[in-house]
Amino acid sequence: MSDYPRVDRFESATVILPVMNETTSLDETVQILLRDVRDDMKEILIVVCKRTTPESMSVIKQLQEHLGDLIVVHNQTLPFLGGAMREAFDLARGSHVVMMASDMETDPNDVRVLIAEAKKNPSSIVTASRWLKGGSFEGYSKVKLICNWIFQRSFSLLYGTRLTDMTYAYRIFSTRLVQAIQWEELRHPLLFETLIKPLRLGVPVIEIPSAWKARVEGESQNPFFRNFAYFRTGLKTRFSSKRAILKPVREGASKKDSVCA
Ligand SMILES: Nc1nc2c(ncn2[C@@H]2O[C@H](COP(=O)(O)OP(=O)(O)OP(=O)(O)O)[C@@H](O)[C@H]2O)c(=O)[nH]1
Ligand SMILES: [Mg+2]
Repeated sequence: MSDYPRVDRFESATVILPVMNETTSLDETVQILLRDVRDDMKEILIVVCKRTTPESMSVIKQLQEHLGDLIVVHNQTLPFLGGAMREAFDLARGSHVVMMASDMETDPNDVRVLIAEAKKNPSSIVTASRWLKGGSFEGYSKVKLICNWIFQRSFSLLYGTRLTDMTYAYRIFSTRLVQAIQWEELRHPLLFETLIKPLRLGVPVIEIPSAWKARVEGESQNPFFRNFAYFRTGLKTRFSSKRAILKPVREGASKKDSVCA
């Protein structure tokens, strides 16, 4: 039986934007969000770290000046991209969180589709797929593409799912769900962990097609060899107990408070 935190409805989204070296792509991302989903957003939660460039910081400052409380900036204390996301999950005030990037590799035009699906399926994860019909890769190296396909097929078999893209970190989930799970990864594998841990709990996952396009400014923080760490995360989670996936229930909180079966 599936045993995971559920919510009755979508109320508002916290859109998480981790930022390292983006300027124009960050600004473009925010403008598209304002155009498409302004009324559905509780906040845009920008996560920065010590290595975030001064140029990015100055774009963030301008966004704060123009948009006031809609922009929340958080200085991460945990390291790396996984650390940034984990802290953002805990700070989110919307009923749902949108996990995406600020480098335009997660096409912001699709956020409205993610939110529309989340309104229909508030307790499910809605995730973007580059492999689904209608999705695509542009500027992705051939070697990476082949490795990605093999990885997707192997892990969809291992997890017994028909999902086509488990590693694309572009998805929406309920805040309640992401705050209930015990996250472990600090680097990029956290992005994969955010799909497979909910899958193990029996959370339904819906895919929508999306087009991935290589960034045109700044560079990735994820060197190719680091992708091998995804295997460890995938195998470890597949064989861990469901109980270990959820945070321990706080003393004094009833089981129903933390998990509605
Ligand atoms: N705050 C913060 N943001 C980060 C960190 N690492 C990466 N980011 C941002 O997170 C987003 C995704 O990171 P990328 O390094 O582009 O990685 P990716 O596109 O998922 O990975 P590849 O496709 O393998 O290159 C980008 O907008 C980065 O600027 C970090 O340690 N802290
Ligand atoms: Mg990127």
